[in-house]
Amino acid sequence: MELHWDVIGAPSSAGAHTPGVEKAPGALRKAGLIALISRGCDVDDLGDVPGFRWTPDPSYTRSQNASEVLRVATDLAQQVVASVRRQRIPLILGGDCTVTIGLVAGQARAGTPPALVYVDGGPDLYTPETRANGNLDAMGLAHMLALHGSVPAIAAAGPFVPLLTPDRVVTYGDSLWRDDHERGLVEELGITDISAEEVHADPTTAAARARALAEAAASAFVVHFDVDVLSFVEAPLADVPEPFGLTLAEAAITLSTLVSSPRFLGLTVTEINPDHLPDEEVLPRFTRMLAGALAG
Ligand SMILES: [Mn+2]
Repeated sequence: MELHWDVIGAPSSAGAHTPGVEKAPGALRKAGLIALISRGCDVDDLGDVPGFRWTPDPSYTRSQNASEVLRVATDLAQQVVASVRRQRIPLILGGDCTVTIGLVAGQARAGTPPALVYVDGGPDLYTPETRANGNLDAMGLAHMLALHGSVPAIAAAGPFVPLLTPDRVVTYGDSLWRDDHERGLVEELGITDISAEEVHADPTTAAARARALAEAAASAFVVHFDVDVLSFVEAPLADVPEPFGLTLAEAAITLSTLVSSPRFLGLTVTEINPDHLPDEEVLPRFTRMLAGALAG
């Protein structure tokens, strides 16, 4: 089955700690992403939704730039609905992790509330009550689940609240410590978790398990991919470095396994900070991996 991709850029760092990730859609295009995807699949580049460059938000220090986070997610959801009508698969280039709210909300608005495979160094389950920095990109999944303490307007970005239930979520690739706050929440909520350790042990089996779980959880699923799931030593792309993540080869197996499912309905790629790249090779190497994996 050939995938027909619609690339949608979301140059926003509204939910980040600092500026930087808003430059990622432009950097990925400059690294040749669209041409590389077109070798294996049909692809249209729809350009960017209006972006936002992070600035401190003194009026809401615990949920900074919440109105811009919501605006970007809402704009993306509209684009996703338009892509679904054209029978195309959205590939959203973030931007910070909150862009995934736009993908899930858009598919739900288009009539297919999806399951979600959350490939990320951490599951983004903080809320304004538990995250003193106030960066909403650490709280995206919490808002889709409408956890206590969420910003109500962001939790209501989709056609219903909560946008997701824990049985529709698979977290994947995290390397959280045993006493970590988010690890406790994953267990308490009953979210199925496939840790980085499990992926390292056997990436093919881990990816197949994530796919099977997502296929069983709903009639379709989408995938969130935060580059902080990658080991920063191997692939230094992320806004926030993570030491214990996946290799690029493990990420490639994961993504190609997920996107080749007949129930796959869209992907976000988030948290690339072009200002963190140590040399000219890192982003092209990642871009080749991504484009190769998108061919399924
Ligand atoms: Mn994240």
